[in-house]
Amino acid sequence: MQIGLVGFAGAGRSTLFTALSGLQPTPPSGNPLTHTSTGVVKVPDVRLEWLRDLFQPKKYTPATVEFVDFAGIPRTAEKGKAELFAKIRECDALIGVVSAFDGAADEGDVGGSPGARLKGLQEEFLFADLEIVERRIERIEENLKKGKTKTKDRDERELDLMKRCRDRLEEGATLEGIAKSADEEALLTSYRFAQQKPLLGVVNVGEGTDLEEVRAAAAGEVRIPVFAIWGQVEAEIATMPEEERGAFLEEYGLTEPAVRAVIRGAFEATRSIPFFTVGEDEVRAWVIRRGESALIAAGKIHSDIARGFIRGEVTAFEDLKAAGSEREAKAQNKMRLEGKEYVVQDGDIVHFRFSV
Ligand SMILES: Nc1nc2c(ncn2[C@@H]2O[C@H](COP(=O)(O)OP(=O)(O)O)[C@@H](O)[C@H]2O)c(=O)[nH]1
Ligand SMILES: [Mg+2]
Repeated sequence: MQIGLVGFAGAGRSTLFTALSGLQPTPPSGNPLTHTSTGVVKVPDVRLEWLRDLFQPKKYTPATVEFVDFAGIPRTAEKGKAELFAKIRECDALIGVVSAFDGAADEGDVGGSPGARLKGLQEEFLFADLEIVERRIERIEENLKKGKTKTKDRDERELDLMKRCRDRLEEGATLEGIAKSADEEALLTSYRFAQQKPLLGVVNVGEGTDLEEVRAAAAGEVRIPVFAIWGQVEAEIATMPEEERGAFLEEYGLTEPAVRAVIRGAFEATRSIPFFTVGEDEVRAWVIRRGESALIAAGKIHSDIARGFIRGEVTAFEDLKAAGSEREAKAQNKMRLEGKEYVVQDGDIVHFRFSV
């Protein structure tokens, strides 16, 4: 799962990257516009922490997401901008970062309130997608003119869809609901348009300023989930030794690093859910998409488990927690036997039975 940090220069993307990952972005080599830094981050989950405390396993493995720190999006047409967006389009979800601290460059360069700049980002996505659409239309029209008969039907259908997309984007509207069939939906998905990706907003607030006030103001201007954090403070927390964090958080009146909510939000935005496997050897979170079956879940662990699938023994986390132990949960009939088609739920604890 890749989550891209995008924004105008100086918004605080790199600061947020450090706050999320505890890592420093790597310095650019080559074209700075297409340079990226990546960091793998554990997804905090109090349920998994509870399971760790119960089982005291030798190994503890939370789910992870990968954050990608991108270069600032230039406001004007610039060499490399299309390549920057090509990389952004590879992400599963995006976090738009804007500043709310004094002297921030994105405020100076782009202007407007943090909420207005989040909208400005969405406009940039739209322009970049429009460019793709226009280029595609040109290509298909060329093909048709050349009389390439083999692909004629498909080309004509795609051209029709692309022209409708162009009309929408030129009006500044989103592509929501534009696909009229499963075919068109699949085609649209294959373009991985930036503006169709799940998007969260993060406002990087100057230390000491009320977070909720800033968050609510920005959230009122856009139709995406918005988080507010003290970026610099959070980056400091993330890079200090674990044992010093508690006292530091307390000093700032924080119960936990605010980036934890951002990580969870990004994870959820990709429609990812965890299910858990437990035991003395390992307590582990595995990641599937909402709606996926027990068979798919089994395959995440090992293809043999999917191939030889017999059944899943499933306990909902809340049931296990209420019972206090797996033995007690079983005695209360909270452990269910489920087949291949069972839709795995967020927080299910699963033992797979299989034979190969
Ligand atoms: N005062 C203040 N400065 C910040 C904060 N976050 C970032 N900065 C500074 O703003 C500048 C741009 O931040 P950076 O994270 O590099 O932005 P990027 O261009 O979006 O990656 C840097 O000089 C940071 O030190 C903040 O919360 N408060
Ligand atoms: Mg940066």
